[in-house]
Amino acid sequence: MIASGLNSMLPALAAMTATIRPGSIFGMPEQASTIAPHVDLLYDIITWISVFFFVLIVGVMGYFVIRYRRTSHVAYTDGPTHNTPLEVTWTVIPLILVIAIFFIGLQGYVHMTTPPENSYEIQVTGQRWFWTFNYPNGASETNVLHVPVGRPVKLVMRSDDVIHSVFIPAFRVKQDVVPGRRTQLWFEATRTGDFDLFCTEYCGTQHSQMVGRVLVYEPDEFEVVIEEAARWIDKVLDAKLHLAGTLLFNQCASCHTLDGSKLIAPSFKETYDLFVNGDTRTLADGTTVTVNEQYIRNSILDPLKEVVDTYPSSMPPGIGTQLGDRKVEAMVRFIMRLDETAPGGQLKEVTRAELAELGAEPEGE
Ligand code: HEC
Ligand SMILES: [Cu+2]
Repeated sequence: MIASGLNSMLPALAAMTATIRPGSIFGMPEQASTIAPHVDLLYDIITWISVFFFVLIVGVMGYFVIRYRRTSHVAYTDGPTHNTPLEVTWTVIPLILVIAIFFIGLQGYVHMTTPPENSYEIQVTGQRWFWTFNYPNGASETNVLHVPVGRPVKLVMRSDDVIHSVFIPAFRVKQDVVPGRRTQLWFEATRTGDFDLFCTEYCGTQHSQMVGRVLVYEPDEFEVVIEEAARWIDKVLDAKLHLAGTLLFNQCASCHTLDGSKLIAPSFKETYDLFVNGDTRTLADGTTVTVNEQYIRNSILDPLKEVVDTYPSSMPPGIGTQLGDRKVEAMVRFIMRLDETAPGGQLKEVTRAELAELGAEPEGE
């Protein structure tokens, strides 16, 4: 097929243009996946064609403007009407160009939409306004996508609310995440590092906060990372569970703040103050409820049940299930001890390792 013929041609072409890439001049990000050079090649081809014709057409036009400018001794004649060879030329050459562009594009498209059989599969959920990545071993990470280098990775994606879209510029991949449908996307990272991931479909007020990172590791390091990601919360000592909340807060940060300022939900500062003073909340149905541990837990486990008055009931209903019991417990304690977990509205900095230190198995085991 034409596509397979192009297949053998493309790497050579890519190497050729690599040194004179308009992509790199016009600010394309670094290339970090196997498909990136293909995408950039097509981009470069189209850009160079545009540059060529721009210079040619504007050049000729400029020349004609000067050469045939109106002067007093020019006699008026009828303009030219028709030139068959010229018209055939300017029809056939662009036609060949766009057909070539179509086939290079088709080839890339087919490649990008067919994940290899042995791909490593990660489940992705987009919701307002964060990403959840679930791994085969049970690990669940928010806004951080861990992947191995040199191995095809397939993202199977769904949305819990509106349309979102995953975009990883350095990998040159982008795919909509649509409610009621599974979409997929695959890539193979070519080097280790830390890359941007954006939601690139406007999905509401905090859309611009719906950003993540892609961390690419060597394969053996990757295994360690996701193994750790699956088990870190179990290793946290009970006495430090409230601090584990500082590592989970990013799942709430698009709606809740820590310093009293309002996004679309009450600030945890406000919840904390009510809790400490034993005050009550007025709910949307007119009843009041005391802000105690039980209320905070219920608010996370069943957000639609006790909705705070004047706020929309837009907290994701499935968030408790997604977190799991221990992480919910961590968040409850995190809010109840906000003076320690976020003193002055600033999230206390802790690492998973620190939290596990005391909780680790007794020494000499
Ligand atoms: C998409 C936005 C959104 C996200 C994400 C979100 N919440 Fe909420 N949350 C709300 C809104 C809106 C309310 C107020 C209405 C209500 O009570 O449901 C609320 C209320 C609450 C309350 C009651 C607060 C009070 O002062 O009465 C708690 C507790 C809470 N959320 C915890 C969390 C935790 C913990 C997370 C993260 C794991 C989280 N929320 C993530 C939107 C969100
Ligand atoms: Cu989004």
